[in-house]
Amino acid sequence: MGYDMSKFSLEGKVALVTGASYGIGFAIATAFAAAGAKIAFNDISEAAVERGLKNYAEAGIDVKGYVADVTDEEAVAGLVANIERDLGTIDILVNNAGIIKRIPMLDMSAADFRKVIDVDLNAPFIVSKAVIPGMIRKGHGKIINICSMMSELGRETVSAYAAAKGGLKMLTRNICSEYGEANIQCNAIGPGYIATPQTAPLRERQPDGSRHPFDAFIVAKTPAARWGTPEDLQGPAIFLASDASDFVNGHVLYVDGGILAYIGKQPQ
Ligand code: NAP
Ligand code: GCO
Repeated sequence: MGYDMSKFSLEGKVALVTGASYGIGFAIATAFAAAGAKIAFNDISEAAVERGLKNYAEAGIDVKGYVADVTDEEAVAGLVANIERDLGTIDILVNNAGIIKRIPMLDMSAADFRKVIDVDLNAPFIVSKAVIPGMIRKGHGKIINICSMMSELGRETVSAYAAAKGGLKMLTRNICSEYGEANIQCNAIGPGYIATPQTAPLRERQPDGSRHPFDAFIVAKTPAARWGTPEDLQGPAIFLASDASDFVNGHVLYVDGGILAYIGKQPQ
């Protein structure tokens, strides 16, 4: 009866992680490499890709890096074609690239709102649409969308981001619905509050040297009583990218230290 642990292996698989020069995408890509996958990543600028290639080289990981803006359909078509030329058809896609603009809604321009929606929601549609035909030809595929606490919760100043990440949860379920029969599993990871450049403004020391109020707030809201690290997401990402999760589809796996289950610590 036992269990074939090789189902957790990504040996021989081709993985694209978008926006993975650093941060969460970089951590997921390095985990996939450790599990045996061939890694492709993109970023929006040559400088970011060069930075990423340096980071991977320092980690001893062989990757292919490409310049592509995930909101640009033509650039994404070229990205996928270049990966197929260099590594082969994509087996695993992680829609990781993302931005946030923390602006009170009444102060936010429609242009800023649209920009966040474009990167965080339209781009996962564009990249998935470019990758799914190859997965159908291969007879299998794994898509992992990077959702958020804001796929479930709102908070002041993140209206565009929450709308995008809520929509990304439903795009995840819809890709599952449309392509499950083609043996494509589309799931999401919903990270909690993770210490990356994206959240650095929420953790920085105050001018008087004191702790950022939001830092204390999040630690009080997290049963694990700490910020997450990109490494906390690596195991869950390998699981959702592997054969071990072939009957998991349309699911958002929250990796949040328990935030969504917890009312929060009583203020002292
Ligand atoms: P990050 O540090 O800001 O990194 C985002 C990456 O995406 C950067 O490499 C960025 O490149 C790239 N990117 C942005 N726009 C792009 C575009 N149009 N085309 C290609 N690449 C683009 O963010 P992170 O914290 O690692 O987050 C990664 C993902 O996890 C995002 O989707 C974020 O919403 C999500 N998330 C983060 C947290 C958290 O607490 N950190 C929690 C939940 C979900 P540049 O550096 O060149 O801009
Ligand atoms: C914020 C943070 C969050 C995190 C993450 C939480 O301003 O509230 O940036 O949105 O990035 O999405 O899961």
